[in-house]
Amino acid sequence: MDGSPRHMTTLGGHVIAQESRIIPELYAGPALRTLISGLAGETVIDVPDTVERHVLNILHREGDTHGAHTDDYPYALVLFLEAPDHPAGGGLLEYAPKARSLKAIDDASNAPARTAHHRAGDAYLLRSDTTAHRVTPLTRPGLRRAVLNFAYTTHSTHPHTTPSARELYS
Ligand SMILES: O=C(O)CCC(=O)C(=O)O
Ligand SMILES: [Fe+2]
Repeated sequence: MDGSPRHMTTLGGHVIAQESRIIPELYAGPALRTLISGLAGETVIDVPDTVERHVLNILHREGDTHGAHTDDYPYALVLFLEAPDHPAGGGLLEYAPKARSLKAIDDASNAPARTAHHRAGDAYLLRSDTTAHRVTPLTRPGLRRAVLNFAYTTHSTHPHTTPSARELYS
């Protein structure tokens, strides 16, 4: 992903499946999938890959950041367990929809990239395979940002996984 930084602690879905009951149940149950299909306007299905289907990303040191990338699967539901209360703490989502490259986030001649601040308890749904996105660095020691990312695919999506996902989560 253009060498963008990954300064964070991660837990892959296969480990979460061993350690947690509630997270795999929430992912496998019909309620969330139905909700997301409604929001997406198309039927979403579980990701077969046990490593990538639900992951935990924890930014917990000053400067920790999840650099620019697109995801392997078309939809990501991101659930905030912890986040800086104030945007000045960093951990902001920056995103550029329908990006031809990751540079779209910084390309001022494009439609400008958008920024979003979230708090613990928030969630957002992202078209994550075609939207370039990143999380800005935490600005101070002591701040934390922890999210669960639930990935969903569709019947018409060709399955593919990138080496970077393996490097991050397994
Ligand atoms: O932490 C976020 O808001 C985004 C997470 C993300 O992009 C990912 O897990 O692929
Ligand atoms: Fe992502």
